[in-house]
Amino acid sequence: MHPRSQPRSRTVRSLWAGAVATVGLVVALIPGAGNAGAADNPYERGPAPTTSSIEAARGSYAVSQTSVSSLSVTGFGGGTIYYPTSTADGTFGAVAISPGFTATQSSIAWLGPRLASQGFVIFTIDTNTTLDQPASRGDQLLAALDYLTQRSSVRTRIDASRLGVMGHSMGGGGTLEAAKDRTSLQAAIPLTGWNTDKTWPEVRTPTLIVGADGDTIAPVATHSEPFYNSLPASLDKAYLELNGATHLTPNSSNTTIAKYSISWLKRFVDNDARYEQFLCPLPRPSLTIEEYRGNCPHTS
Ligand code: 9J3
Ligand code: ZN
Ligand code: ZN
Repeated sequence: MHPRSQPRSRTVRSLWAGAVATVGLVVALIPGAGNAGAADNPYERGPAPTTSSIEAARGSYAVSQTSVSSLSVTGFGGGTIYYPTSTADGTFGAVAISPGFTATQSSIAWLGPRLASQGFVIFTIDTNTTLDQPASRGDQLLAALDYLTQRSSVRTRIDASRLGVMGHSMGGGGTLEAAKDRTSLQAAIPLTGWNTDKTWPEVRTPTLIVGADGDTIAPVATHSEPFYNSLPASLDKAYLELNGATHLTPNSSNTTIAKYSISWLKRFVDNDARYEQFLCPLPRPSLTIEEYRGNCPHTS
């Protein structure tokens, strides 16, 4: 169930309708009050999206970056923080991203500026060792978020109540582990995720599972598909299977991964209903989409 979609009593509903009409009239009389609907959603950032804006190599925000040494942190291996340069739009949601087995942050670096330029603080991390397993990667993603919101040089730019996790392969397996461990997370996106645990009924975080049709390292039949199927039916969840793709597709710039990751993060980290149009109705199979499953409609 979606708690915010519960029906109200007739009396409350008509009172509410009157209040909405009054507010609507007042808003119509205030110049600029209707701009971007920010009055309705304080977390909305950036202009109204279009298919081109979510497919673009960069969003509307100029991005700065700062390196975090492994020597200055505990619980993970350091990384790079990508963030909107301007502070004029207030705070942003934040997302930590883990690489996969034997890999470093360079393998997921393209996601840093790509996602940050849409209005997020993005932390691509290194793990303590490149051989760390998914459960450890999950704990490291959470340690990275704690560092980011509590101690990092950009902590004042972040809304600590709006956080997400992503990761590639064992980092994707770690993404599910992090969501299971911390149900307050607002969004999770495993990219060709790998984990020996195939069942995730404990997850309460809206989750977009991304698999690749040609993945022979984390085949969708034994990883992404059971992950998706085992998430609660009541959860906002989706399964995107990339067409003509492999286990390593998430390691370089990919417009399909970007556009649905941006839409998922905007919709669930920012509560931004303007991105609903890219998620529901469900995207159809195409040259880049082998299959897409989900439980639309979401409610705002
Ligand atoms: O992070 C990954 O690429 C996981 C796939 C893998 O290499 O598993 C072998 C143990
Ligand atoms: Zn399980
Ligand atoms: Zn399939």
